[in-house]
Amino acid sequence: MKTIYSAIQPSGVMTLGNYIGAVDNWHQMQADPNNKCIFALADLHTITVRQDPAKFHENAMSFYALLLALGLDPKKSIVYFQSHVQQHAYLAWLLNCYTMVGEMNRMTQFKDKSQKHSDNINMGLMDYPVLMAADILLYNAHEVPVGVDQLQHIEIARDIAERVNGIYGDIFTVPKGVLKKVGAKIMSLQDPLAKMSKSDPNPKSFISVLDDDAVIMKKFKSAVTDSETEIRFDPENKPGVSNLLTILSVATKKSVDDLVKEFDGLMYGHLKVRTGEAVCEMLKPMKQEYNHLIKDEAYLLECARENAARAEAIAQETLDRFKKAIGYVMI
Ligand code: AQP
Repeated sequence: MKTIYSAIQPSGVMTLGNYIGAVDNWHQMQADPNNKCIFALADLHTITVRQDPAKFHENAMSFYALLLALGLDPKKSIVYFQSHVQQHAYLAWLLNCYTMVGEMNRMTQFKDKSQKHSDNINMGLMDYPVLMAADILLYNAHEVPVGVDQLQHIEIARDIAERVNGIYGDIFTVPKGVLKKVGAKIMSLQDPLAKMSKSDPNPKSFISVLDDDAVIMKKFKSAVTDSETEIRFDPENKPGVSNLLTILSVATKKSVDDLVKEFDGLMYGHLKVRTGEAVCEMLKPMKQEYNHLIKDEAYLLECARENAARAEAIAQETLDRFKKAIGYVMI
């Protein structure tokens, strides 16, 4: 059995980038009977950026319902809130003592977010990768499916695990980051050189998986492309067009090569409309399921409770193993 672990922050809305780059991959991995899958809502990570309490609460419930609506099965996998399993924060503290300040200073996301939130460069923002290492290492994960932007954090989790193992022996499983073949980095619709991001202040730059069809179509129609007319896959010179082809490929399950042939002689406008329609179609069943689930708070909370208990049992075992190795008095 292989253990698969990943998480998503319930900050803002879930974007098409989050879905294509991460959650869709989780769903596929869950289908493999050889995988034991554990997925978290990284709600401790979310407060590294200041959140409005009411909105944060609403987003967290909404993301949990979305994960279930997108096909994550709380009976087959473990789907839980990070904040319900105390061992995450505990292990993060221990791991802090095995992580160098210089390593954290070099993290690209820390540098980017420090610039974006220059009025709130808190310790949590800097410590984000250590908490993420704790998330992954608690569950002895072999593989961590993420988008390209998170690979650096997986590398540091590996470094920390290897450092601890080097001192105390075989404590942690050293995890491996895995990327989707197509869609590991979905770009902004307004700036195709930047990642599609849920915290982008321009809502036209991202698709929320809960946007209604008219909004999705409008956003795709206004997607930035380039001044040429040829539809070909060339991320370096034609990032906007290539991004649309990538999204369309995932939404239709056709290869990019086949799509390029299909669009031979057609205009960018056709590609934008087809991509919008395909995305609306892809998201339709999930939206129906979401609308049903979000009204059933009792069910969602029951799932969250039951899944947190299953997660906690695994997490406590790992934490105890590490504490014993450090030399703590165990009672
Ligand atoms: N544009 C993207 N393309 C592919 N994968 C993506 N991911 C995020 N954006 C893209 C992947 O989604 C997972 C969950 O991400 P997260 O919520 O933990 O945080 P993030 O990477 O910081 O996502 P955002 O949307 O960019 O949020 P903000 O704006 O708050 O920083 C991860 O596996 C991530 O790689």
